[in-house]
Amino acid sequence: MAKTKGSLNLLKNKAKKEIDSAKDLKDLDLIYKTYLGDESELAQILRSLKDLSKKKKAKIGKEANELKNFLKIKFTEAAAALKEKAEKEKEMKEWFDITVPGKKAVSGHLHPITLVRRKTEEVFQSMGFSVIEGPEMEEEWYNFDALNIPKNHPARDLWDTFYLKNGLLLRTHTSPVQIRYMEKNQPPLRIIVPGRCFRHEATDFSHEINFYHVEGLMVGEGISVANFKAIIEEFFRKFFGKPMEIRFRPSYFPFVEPGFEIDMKWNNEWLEMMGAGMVHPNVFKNAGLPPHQINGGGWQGFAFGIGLERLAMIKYKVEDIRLFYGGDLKFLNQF
Ligand code: YSA
Repeated sequence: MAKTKGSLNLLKNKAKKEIDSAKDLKDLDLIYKTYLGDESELAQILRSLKDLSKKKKAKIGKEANELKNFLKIKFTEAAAALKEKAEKEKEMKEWFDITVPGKKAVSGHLHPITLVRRKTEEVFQSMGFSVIEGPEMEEEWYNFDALNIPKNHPARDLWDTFYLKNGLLLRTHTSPVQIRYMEKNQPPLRIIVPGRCFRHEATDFSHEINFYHVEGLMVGEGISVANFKAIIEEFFRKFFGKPMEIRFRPSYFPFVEPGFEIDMKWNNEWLEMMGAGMVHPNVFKNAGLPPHQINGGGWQGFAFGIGLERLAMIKYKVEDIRLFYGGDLKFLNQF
């Protein structure tokens, strides 16, 4: 298949045009196969040289090899240009503006009971109370006996208790920490004990089986109910940001004498907020402290246990305690 210089020129121009218009390396590879591949027109020309006369072979062979070399250089240059172009495009895609303000991460927020607990701690700390913790799994001695509630005493029925297989129980109130603290610390003392309590109770709008107490204990010389009234009124005033309507109602707890409960006006009804009273002499004795004597000496003080959820219900106008533990984000996101 002999070719004239004219037809090799045509091939050259066609190849040049296609190489220049290649969009990417893949495209260029296809063009390469068309013009320099084993089955290309040029390869066939070079293969057919052997059938030509010596003179033609020398002439066409020279021209065909010149074209082959030319095309090889052209392909190498085009490949380099296309590679550079692809890299630039990739860089452009990957480029980002470090001065653009970032997207703000959605942050969570504290649970309403945590908010109320923190506020309670803050107010009592401002009145000189320390914040103390105690175990949620408690010994029967601390939860009952040491608080003047011996075995088989009907007062144990006030607290429906979860007894554990390991001989302990889930504390029904934070009052056991009164004993634990007084065993190790001498009066005068002022503490609060926020913490989880557990009772095997039917739930309703104001009762959960798992809830929070804040125990309070103030012991010193001559501490009286008047001190308790002043402290608790001040607490409510600071906690709610205004004086609250409360009432003292006589009540019975074996670990106080006298004992009372404090209710708060809410939706035109009284809601029980806490139990309280003057620490019973037997409680002091069980903690290793001498109780107050009529003819002088010994300690006296008051103690109380507030329901944290009840505080939260009034503060945030929540009518059902169960909402706090329902895990409903529509409710929780309001705080
Ligand atoms: C009394 C005298 C003291 O010297 C010291 C503390 C106390 C309180 C006592 N330990 C006690 O547990 N009393 S209580 O059973 O009446 O509970 C105290 C408060 O916890 C209640 O007034 C109420 O606000 C809340 N409470 C009780 N049971 C609850 C509850 N809150 C939610 N769910 C429950 N099931």
